[in-house]
This record gives sequence, structure tokens and C-alpha cells, in this order.
Amino acid sequence: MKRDPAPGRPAAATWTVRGRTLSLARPLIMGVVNVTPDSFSDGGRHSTLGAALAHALRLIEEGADILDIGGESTRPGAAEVSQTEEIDRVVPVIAALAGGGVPLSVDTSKPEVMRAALAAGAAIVNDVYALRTPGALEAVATSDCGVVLMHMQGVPRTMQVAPHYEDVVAEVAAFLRERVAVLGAAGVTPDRVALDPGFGFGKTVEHNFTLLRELPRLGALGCPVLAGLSRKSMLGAVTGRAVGERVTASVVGAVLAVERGARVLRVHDVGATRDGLRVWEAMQGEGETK
Ligand code: 7PJ
Repeated sequence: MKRDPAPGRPAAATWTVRGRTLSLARPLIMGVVNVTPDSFSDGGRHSTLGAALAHALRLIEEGADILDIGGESTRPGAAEVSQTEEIDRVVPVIAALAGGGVPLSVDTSKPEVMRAALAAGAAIVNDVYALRTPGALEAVATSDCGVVLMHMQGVPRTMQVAPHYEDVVAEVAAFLRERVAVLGAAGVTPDRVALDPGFGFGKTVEHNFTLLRELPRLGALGCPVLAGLSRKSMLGAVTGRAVGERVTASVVGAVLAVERGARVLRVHDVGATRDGLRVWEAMQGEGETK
């Protein structure tokens, strides 16, 4: 028997990506596949096609529900990547994995990369600029792909210099609500959209933890919430641990996000996150576990 959702929490929903309806009754794990030589947490180990594919297959084995494939690092100070270079990195990975049963997301802000990735079989566009780059909205509107809209204050190169908000939750929510409206006007319906507070993107440690605590206020916007806390510096700030030693902190963060309504988790450590979610799901009981 299905229970009613807790008061104030949106009902377990679905996410429509390229005609496919993903159930969010159980939280989904989006595994990160970096195809970048300079990505801060993978140190370039997956920069070749073979290594990226091997990594992707391992994440699927570990229980990834979605793979997020990115060819440009957005860490503060990271080198910019040309459109051609980014396409050359991500399209072969997407083409090789498309049709394998796991929906593929492309982590990009460039309209031409979005188009190439969608043509190669990607089902989701994950954009840290929330489709504000000229042409990005059109690239997505001509497809029926899913979309992740993320909040960011400023631009990656300088966003961590002096993040400032009067009310971080209200401002992030207002931004995301506005973007959902803009997408809707362009024909991208809310059932295709997931919303992301953008942990670490123009936010202090305190801003990040306020957003985590108040995550249900983003869920109230009516779209599924995606949370990306994995290995981020907010976790280093409270544990004192280097990026490669943040697995435990990342899993705890993921489970806290789910407890506060997140339904998609963008993570590097898929197997460990799966374990954490099993514990959370067991607690839910009543047939919601798998
Ligand atoms: C995020 C992202 C995130 C979404 C990155 C990293 C930096 N996309 N891409 N949300 N982070 N939607 O993996 O730490 O938090 S790149």
C-alpha cells in the first residue's frame, strides 16, 4: 500500500526524458563521468575514451540510474574548452553508451554541444547556467530531452570570490522558478525539468548548508530536485578532508538531501551512495524499497 507523502513534501513524482518516464518513487543516482584531463576530482584519469567508457561501465555496475557525461570542468579557475574540443570529448562516449538502457545526461552549457550530444543519443541536458547561454534554450526546445536547471551566482572563474545573498534560499528559488517559466514559454514543460540549488556554485559553506537544510522549499516549486554535493569543498570544510577522502561525507550529504526531498543525486561514488540509499529506503518501508 502506498502512503501519502509527508505533509509539505511533494508526492513522489516522475521525470520525463525523451519520451521515457523515469520513476522517482525511489531516488535516482546520477553517476558522474568526467571526460576532462583537468577535472579536479578525477585528475584526468578518464580523459581518454577507453578510460571514460570503463569508468561509465563500472558506475552502471555499481548501480547508477543515469550517467552524467561532461567534457568541461566548471571548477573555479579551470581552463575553458572550445566547443569542438568539448564535442570531441563527450560525443564518442555518449554514442558508445547510447541504447545501453541507462539514460545519458550531458553536462554542458554550450548549445552546439547540447545538439551534438542529443543527436548522439543523450536524454538529458544538465546545464550549470540553466540554459542562459544564447541558443541553449532553443537547442533543448527542439528536442524532448530532460533538463537540469542549476542555480549559480556569477561565473565559475570568480564565483567563489565573494558570494553574497540577502536570503539565499529565496533567491535560489526565485531564480529557478523564473527559469521554469522561461522554459515553459519556450515549450519545455515542467515534467521535463529537474531543479538544482547548485551547491558550491557562488556560495559560501554556510549558504550551501542553509540550502541543504531548506531543500524542501525547492521541492515546493513542483519539479524534482537534483542535489550535487559529491566530494565538494563544503564537505571538506566541515571534515577537514581532501577531495579524495570525502566519500563518507558525500554519502551522508546525499542521504540528508534525499531526506529533505531530493530525488536525483549527482555523485562520483555510486556504489557507496547506493549503500547509503539502501539504508534510507529500508527506513521508508511499506514497499517503497527495491
Ligand atoms: C554540478 C553539476 C552540480 C549539476 C558540476 C563537481 C563540479 N551539475 N556539474 N549540479 N557540479 N546539475 O562535480 O563538483 O552540483 S561540476
